[in-house]
Amino acid sequence: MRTQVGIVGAGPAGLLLSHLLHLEGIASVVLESRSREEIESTIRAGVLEQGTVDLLDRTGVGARMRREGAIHHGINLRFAGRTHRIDLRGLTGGRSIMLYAQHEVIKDLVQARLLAGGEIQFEAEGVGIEGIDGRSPRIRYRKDGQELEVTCDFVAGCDGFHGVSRAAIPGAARSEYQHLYPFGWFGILTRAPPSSDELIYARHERGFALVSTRSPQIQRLYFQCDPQDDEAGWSDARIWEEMHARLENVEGWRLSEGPILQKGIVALRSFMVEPMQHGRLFLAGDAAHIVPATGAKGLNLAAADVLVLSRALAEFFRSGKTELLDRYSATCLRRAWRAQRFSRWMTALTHRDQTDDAFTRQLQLAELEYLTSSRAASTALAENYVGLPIE
Ligand code: RFL
Ligand code: PHB
Repeated sequence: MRTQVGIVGAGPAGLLLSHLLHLEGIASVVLESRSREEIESTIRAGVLEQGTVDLLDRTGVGARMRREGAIHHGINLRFAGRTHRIDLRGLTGGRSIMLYAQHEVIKDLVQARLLAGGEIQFEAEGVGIEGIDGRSPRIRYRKDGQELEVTCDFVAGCDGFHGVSRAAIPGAARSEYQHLYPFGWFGILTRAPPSSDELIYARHERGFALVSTRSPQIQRLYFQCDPQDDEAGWSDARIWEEMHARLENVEGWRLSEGPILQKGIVALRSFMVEPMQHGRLFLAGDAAHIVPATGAKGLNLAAADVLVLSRALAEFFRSGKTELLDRYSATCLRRAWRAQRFSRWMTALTHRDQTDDAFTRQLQLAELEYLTSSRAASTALAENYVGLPIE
């Protein structure tokens, strides 16, 4: 099999890239190790930045998001027994965020690709990428027990943090930066009406908690936990008790409860690889960078990467020029490092680190007080949260 761009991974990065390339008249093949059902039901992100929303709209895959998603014009910070609203729209000249689940974005993109005759091979596991220093790199993959190969002009490594693409860049040619946090997030989906019109990021002595939403019937809730903790040790009653303790019944507010439909623990991590390109292999999304979920940036970074990549590939296939391709890594890294900074800061602002002394905890409160009382400080939060412009 031969194609122009071979894409490993059908997450938001791989699918959106394939869609954007199609709009530029460029052919691609997407290889995905999991089944369609699996990728369309895995619960992950929920917050889309204004720029991501605009991109989905502009490229014809935003209709269901517009119908079923919810635009939020603000977020809340809760600490010291009070709730403070950050007016995202007012502080950013009209920009907002959209609550729309990642797996719904995936469904919309899969459908758009298949309707346009695009090729997505499910249950096709990439096992190796070869020839990236030459003009015809190859992706070796396994499907139905057979070893197969796609030959292409370029390979896009969109296979997430645990994929195979990153390792195809020789060790001597890449630098990796990592920070592990001593906490994870316990996430649940519950069939209960939203407790709040807008997200609540809560800083509490017992640890961070987050109230988010998926639909008028479903809430998405998280609380900081030990990353090594075992879900099995958390009965529904214990989960609710912890959520209530951290959110408190501030100003008469109450967390609504319902049956817990899904639960799971994820570790928080910051990770970067530099550069994001080697020869004809380009990494995008979580394959290149991981941010702690507190800033809600991961999916949005993936979308920004593939927009930059699609433009660069379009220029190459149109004119043979490699200028934009050559700049791809530097352009994306600039944005990704800014998102790293913001995500780390949001995490430090709201989480309880057991190794922090009492002085550091008081500083955390002082920073939250400043943030919620200064327009300049609130604006810095708001402009990062809704997303910096894509270069
Ligand atoms: P993905 O989504 O991991 O997709 C990679 C795909 O590649 C496949 N794959 C392979 N396919 C073929 N061969 C191989 N060898 C393969 N190895 C892997 C995988 O099966 C998968 O389908 O990466 P991508 O596309 O870069 O997208 C990144 C986002 O998924 C991620 O950044 C976000 O989910 C992060 N994130 C959030 N991002 C936001 O922008 N806003 C949020 O509100 C937000 N909330 C979150 C999050 C992530 C979370 N978790 C679960 C870590 C909340 C949570 C709890
Ligand atoms: C989510 O709704 O899943 C969500 C919201 C905000 C975050 C992370 C995840 O910061």
